[in-house]
Amino acid sequence: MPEKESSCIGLKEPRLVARKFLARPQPEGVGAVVRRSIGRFELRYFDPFLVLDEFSVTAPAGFPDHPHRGFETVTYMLQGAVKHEDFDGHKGTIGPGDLQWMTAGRGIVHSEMPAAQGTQKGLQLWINLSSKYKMIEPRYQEISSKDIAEATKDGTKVRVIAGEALGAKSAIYTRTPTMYLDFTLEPGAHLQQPIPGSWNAFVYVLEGEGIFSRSKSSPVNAHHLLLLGPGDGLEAWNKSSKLVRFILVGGEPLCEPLVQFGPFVMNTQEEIDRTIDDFEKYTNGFEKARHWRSESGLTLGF
Ligand code: FJE
Ligand code: FE
Repeated sequence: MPEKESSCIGLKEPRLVARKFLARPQPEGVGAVVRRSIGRFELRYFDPFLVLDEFSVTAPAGFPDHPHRGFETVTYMLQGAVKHEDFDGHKGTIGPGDLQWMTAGRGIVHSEMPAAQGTQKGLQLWINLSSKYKMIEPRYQEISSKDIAEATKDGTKVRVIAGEALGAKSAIYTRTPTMYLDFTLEPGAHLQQPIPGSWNAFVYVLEGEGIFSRSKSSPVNAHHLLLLGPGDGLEAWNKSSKLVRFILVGGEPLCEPLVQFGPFVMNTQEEIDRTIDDFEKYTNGFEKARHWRSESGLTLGF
């Protein structure tokens, strides 16, 4: 049968699942728990992604005063709220469905603590910055839940954190070209989402059971990370009787040398040594850390 012209949205080469990881809970911060998928020992780096944590914090636990340099942190709340404050006086609360896209650049010192009763849950993704942007001025992009672009089509709902999907587009500017999509598929839904061919991409399942890449593959459930192989997009199905929710994240690899020391991510050991020096001496972007303490008054060792 001849193929229809209108099949232009179909994928020619759906990406296959190259590796699969289950993210188990581990202690992090002060009394907090994270399910770390990217950034753990077996998966140190998935260029340009440094860390993916599904975090869970209940007061008095949290992530008190700590620095960052050389990358971005993207915090997307799933439940509850986190209050943040930094050494420059920038503060606020990230509530359910809200997004904070923080470009640490040359340096941020801040705290991230629970802002509500019960357990706060969310995702924090660390995206590396290219050598030419590692020392830029810090910048925040914050979008509240109601302003996150959404689209629904054929049983698939998407919330567009970065990039575009199903005709909806995010206002977030990505220094490192990145797509970040939060999909919910109803029972019976089938999704085909294009991804730029040269990008690294992964799926992280939040709830329910999804089928990815091949319609006959076995279902994947919550807390699993799937690294996708080469191809032009993701194909996914919901063959269960409940909703399946997952994020699809892709980014252009930087292909640069990487030296990481905790929350400092640079290209060479010399730059890391200089960063530790800057942090200890309150120079080159860390000036305001000298007299600043958050409300918590605590410090997170690293
Ligand atoms: C950090 C240890 C940490 N994952 N998810 C060392 F825990 C952290 C850190 C976080 C973090 C914060 C939130 Cl709100 C969510 C997270 C790690 O703050 F930055 C270092 N250096
Ligand atoms: Fe932080």
